Amino acid sequence: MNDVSISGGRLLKRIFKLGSVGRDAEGLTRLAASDTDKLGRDQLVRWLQQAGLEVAVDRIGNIFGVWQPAPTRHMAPVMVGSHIDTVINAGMYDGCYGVLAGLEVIQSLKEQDFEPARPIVVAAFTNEEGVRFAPDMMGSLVYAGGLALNEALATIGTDGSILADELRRIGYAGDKAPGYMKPHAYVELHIEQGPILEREGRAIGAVENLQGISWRKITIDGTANHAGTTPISMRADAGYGAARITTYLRERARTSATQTVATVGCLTLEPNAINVIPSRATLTVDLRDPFEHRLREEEAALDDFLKRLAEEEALRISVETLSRSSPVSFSQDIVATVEAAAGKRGLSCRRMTSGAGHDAQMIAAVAPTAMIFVPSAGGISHNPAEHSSEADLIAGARVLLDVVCAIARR
Ligand code: HGY
Ligand code: MN
Ligand code: MN
Repeated sequence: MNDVSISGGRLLKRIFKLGSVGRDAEGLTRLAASDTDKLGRDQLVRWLQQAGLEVAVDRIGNIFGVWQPAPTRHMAPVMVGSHIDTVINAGMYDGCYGVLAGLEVIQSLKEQDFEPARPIVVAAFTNEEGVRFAPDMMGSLVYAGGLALNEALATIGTDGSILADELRRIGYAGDKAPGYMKPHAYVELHIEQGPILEREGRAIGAVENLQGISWRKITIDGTANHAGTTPISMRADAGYGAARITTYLRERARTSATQTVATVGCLTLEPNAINVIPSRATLTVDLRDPFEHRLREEEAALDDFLKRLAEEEALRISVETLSRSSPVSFSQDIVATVEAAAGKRGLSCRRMTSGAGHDAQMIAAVAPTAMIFVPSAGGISHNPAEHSSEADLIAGARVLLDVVCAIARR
């Protein structure tokens, strides 16, 4: 452990404050590059400035708070952070916790005259959630060189907007080249968003790997017809096709002996009229598995199913890949540092896989990376009921402090 301590009160106050930014009667929503995302970004920048950090923004809108004491200027930084964009009607901890705890760690180190051997940087990556602009983890993917900047900037959102225009409009089309600062190491603190830590009564998760994610958009074209006069045998019902795909995915995942999970999160029917057989259905499929070969098997099995379904039901089915990331393993050295830090603080800890996608999976391509999880109440996330206890939030931030000190001292 070290003699620097964080201010748990300041961290919690900022989490709750940021959790109120972009909230209305429907709930908390700060979709990437939206007006509410701007409000969240502006609030974060104010806090970074108050902490005396240099604020930098790159061309994909990633925000960095940089602390680089003069003797460290030529060194690669230790980077912490996550994201502050949210899903629709979100919880207030997903992403924001990791950014604000990272800020708290740096601000406390700075205030208590810690002398790092390296700069320490907190990052808030653009568009981690991918709800408005696919793919998800976009800002960190561009930062790590996994997606060309211009291709990302040209992305068209679900509302028809163009990301480049939106970043300019909200004032976060920065001037730094993505990747301009190659981290010496990256550590991301995040809520688990799943049930494991709470179920096992553990305080800390030392995350050593993260599962692969396949996002696809499926368009099913049938034939609009009269709901009353058209015999079932003469229908090309796009809505029925969508239902068959949803139940196929669920049954296959439910009965398989693997860890595969499958979700149909978006579904629209056209013309969406009570007495018209749908001519078109558009749906999204989110497939995940910790093993690449399993994920590929699931993608291939779905393709075969779609072919059969199209023939059986006289439908035309097309598939568009929205995002695809392979499973990622993190730095065993940093994972061990997380475990040691938790142990020294008497916090029960276990190694685990992340079911959710995170910016860490992208930054792992360019720097030794690992994650720290704290328990999610009821395993709930991407839901306004998302909650982690104040004690767990502070404990996680203290472990982040210890891990950063251990790496920054080396
Ligand atoms: O989809 C995910 O796992 C992350 O929340 N973007
Ligand atoms: Mn997140
Ligand atoms: Mn999320």
